[in-house]
Amino acid sequence: MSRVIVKSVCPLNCPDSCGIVTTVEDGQVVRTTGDPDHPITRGWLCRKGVRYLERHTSPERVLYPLRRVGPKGEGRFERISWDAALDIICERWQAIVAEYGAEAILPYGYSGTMGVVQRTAGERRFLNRLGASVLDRSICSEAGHAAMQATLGGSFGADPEEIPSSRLILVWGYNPAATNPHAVPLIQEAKQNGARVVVIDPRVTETTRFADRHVRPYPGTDGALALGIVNVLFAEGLADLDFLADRSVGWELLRDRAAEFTPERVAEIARLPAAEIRELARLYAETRPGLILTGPGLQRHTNGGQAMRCLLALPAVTGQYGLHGAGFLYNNRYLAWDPELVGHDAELRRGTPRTLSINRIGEALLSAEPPVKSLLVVNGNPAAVAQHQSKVIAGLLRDDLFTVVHEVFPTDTVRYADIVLPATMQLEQLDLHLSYWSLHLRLNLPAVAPPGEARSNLDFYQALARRMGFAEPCFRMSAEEIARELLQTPSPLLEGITWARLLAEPSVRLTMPSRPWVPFADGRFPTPSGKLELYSERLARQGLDPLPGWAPEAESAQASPSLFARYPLKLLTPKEQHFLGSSFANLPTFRQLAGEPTVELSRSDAEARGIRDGALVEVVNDRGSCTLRARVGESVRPGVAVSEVVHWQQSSPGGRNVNWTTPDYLTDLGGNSCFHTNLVEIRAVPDHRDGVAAPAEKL
Ligand SMILES: Nc1nc2c(c(=O)[nH]1)N[C@H]1C(S)=C(S)[C@@H](COP(=O)(O)OP(=O)(O)OC[C@H]3O[C@@H](n4cnc5c(=O)[nH]c(N)nc54)[C@H](O)[C@@H]3O)O[C@H]1N2
Ligand SMILES: Nc1nc2c(c(=O)[nH]1)N[C@H]1C(S)=C(S)[C@@H](COP(=O)(O)OP(=O)(O)OC[C@H]3O[C@@H](n4cnc5c(=O)[nH]c(N)nc54)[C@H](O)[C@@H]3O)O[C@H]1N2
Ligand SMILES: [Mo]
Repeated sequence: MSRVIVKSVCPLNCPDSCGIVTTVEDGQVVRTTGDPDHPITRGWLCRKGVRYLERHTSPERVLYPLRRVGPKGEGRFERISWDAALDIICERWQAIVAEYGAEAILPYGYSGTMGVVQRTAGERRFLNRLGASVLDRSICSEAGHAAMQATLGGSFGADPEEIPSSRLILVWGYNPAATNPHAVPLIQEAKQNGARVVVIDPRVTETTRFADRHVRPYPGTDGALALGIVNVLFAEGLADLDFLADRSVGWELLRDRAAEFTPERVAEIARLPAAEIRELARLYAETRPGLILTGPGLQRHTNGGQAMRCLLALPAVTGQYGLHGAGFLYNNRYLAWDPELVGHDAELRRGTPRTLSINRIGEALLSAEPPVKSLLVVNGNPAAVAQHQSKVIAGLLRDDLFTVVHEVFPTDTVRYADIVLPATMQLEQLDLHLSYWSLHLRLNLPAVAPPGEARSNLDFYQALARRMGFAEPCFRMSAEEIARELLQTPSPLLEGITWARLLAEPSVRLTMPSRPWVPFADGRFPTPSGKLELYSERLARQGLDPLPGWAPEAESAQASPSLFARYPLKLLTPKEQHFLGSSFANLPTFRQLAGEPTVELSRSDAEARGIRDGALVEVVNDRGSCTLRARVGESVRPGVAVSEVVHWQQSSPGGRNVNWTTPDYLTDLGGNSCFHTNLVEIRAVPDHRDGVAAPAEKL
């Protein structure tokens, strides 16, 4: 028997970016375990990671190229060869380019795999050379990044490995126990060192279970809540005026703005007791060092960018930037790969094609001018994860749209494809992974050969490039050559980081100037003024509010009273811990662990609507509707409903998931998605699951 141990990285869109040790026996993967020597993974994997092999070896995998033989949406295909598939694609594209220009081809994708080679480099090079429309991929976290850029001058904050040094941790609109599991032991370590943990979330989560305190604001009001805290800090002499005077710009203006946000006014907006706001402000000022931990969930509201600006102001007002164990931690972008090395932009780019937002994919397919004639889906599942599904599905059903999908599984999107191509999975490809949270870099090496005729994203793009006659040498580079090329990115953070070290070490930490690494310890911020910009001239010039502020969400009692009268429940759709986006939601074990798609609502809201726990309900607004099973209890506050995501449409009742209701607004900063700005009504429907209405006693 031959036995090999291979270094792998979990490729999922998760901050942890875990080190995996893969055991291969006789050419088969027999085990994947957490790397004990990886400083974040520390030898254990999450509920998805421990069962990673079930995904890898699933009999549902797409193994051969397919051509559609039935109507779009039906999912009937016949097997064809790679050569035939590439011929069909290139013929269609050449005709489209001749008639409409290359901009008529639109890529779609986000986070199927997170390595820089397979996710980004191969793709960007090909799309540059093709001259396709550019996809603004701001579905996830860009409002927060824009807020950080404006305030701090860069999208980076505390080193997660320093969490244990905090004495107060505000976990704000973020659910790490489900979405960033390896943050939990670090938070627990802080607790053992005496830290208090406050979770600020409208609902009970896996994370609130180990919190010392749970503050439950009404969604979309966090900006007001943070300004209420700023109000108290100034009013009670708890603000660090020396820090503000030395290191920030615009603090007097912020103080004046916050004067409007008295605890009494914020209490009404956030539906919290005024006393709780005061207590929170005092606790935050007095329990130092205090760290704000937040995630992308919080900013998926139309006012999400400004909410993040308000949160970012709190460590400034209390003088807690540059302090070990304090500050702010969201997603970290310390190292940016050189765009020239990633996409060979200067060499390959043809003109300046238009940009279309990923958050308006339905709109793009239905009404972009000039029209989108072909959609190329790689690393994404728009027919499940995208907002405003009535538009997305109508777009995908267009007869004159030529849709190509490169996938691992027969997803909802695959059902609308003209051509389907089989993709490899992580254990079959080489890639380089930089965490977007910790400061670690790790190499993923192929452990086994691809099954069937699966090809990696890079191989797929290179095959397309050859067929399209693109002769540039970069289209012949191997994954390893590309990874080595990227390491040439000019950055002090990569100093001393070599291919040999990547091969030898379980993870390579970015070369930070010091350890412990405490950002902004020198008092300087990479903003235009060199100071922390509470007032941002750059935002002012763009016609945006230059100060952290709060305005009601686009869908709310204040901003849209007549809509609110018809749809009084705010629906949040946060992440299910056994899925990753829509990944895993087709696999039997994970579906069983997650359970069927549900909507949680409070007892009072349920009673007012005659809804019992366990009943099937219809969730509806003007965009669309879906059917979910009601869970009634106290896990959500009145006025709020919660449905965890992302279930596939094809396994949802009536073939529709919750994204039939979610909107395609863009955030105030960063052009981000706004999944949570979503007013709905919920109605009881008879349970016809087994052909008969469920008897009342059973519920
Ligand atoms: N209602 C609601 N919807 C949401 C969200 C929400 O909070 N609420 N969150 C949004 C957010 S934050 C995000 S990031 C998006 C996530 O959206 P996506 O990035 O689209 O995530 P996935 O659903 O995981 O889809 C990725 C697809 O890529 C495929 N894949 C995996 N590896 C590879 C590979 O190597 N090559 C190729 N070609 N394909 C591969 C997977 O099988 C999967 O179908 O969802 C968004 N949707
Ligand atoms: N298991 C699992 N892990 C994942 C993912 C997954 O799908 N499954 N997805 C990955 C991706 S793509 C992302 S972007 C991250 C997201 O990571 P998180 O940001 O942690 O995820 P969410 O569940 O979207 O949102 C976190 C919390 O924000 C709360 N929230 C929503 N609106 C508000 C509000 O207005 N105010 C406050 N205070 N709280 C609010 C929700 O109730 C939720 O509990 O997770 C990543 N990790
Ligand atoms: Mo995301």
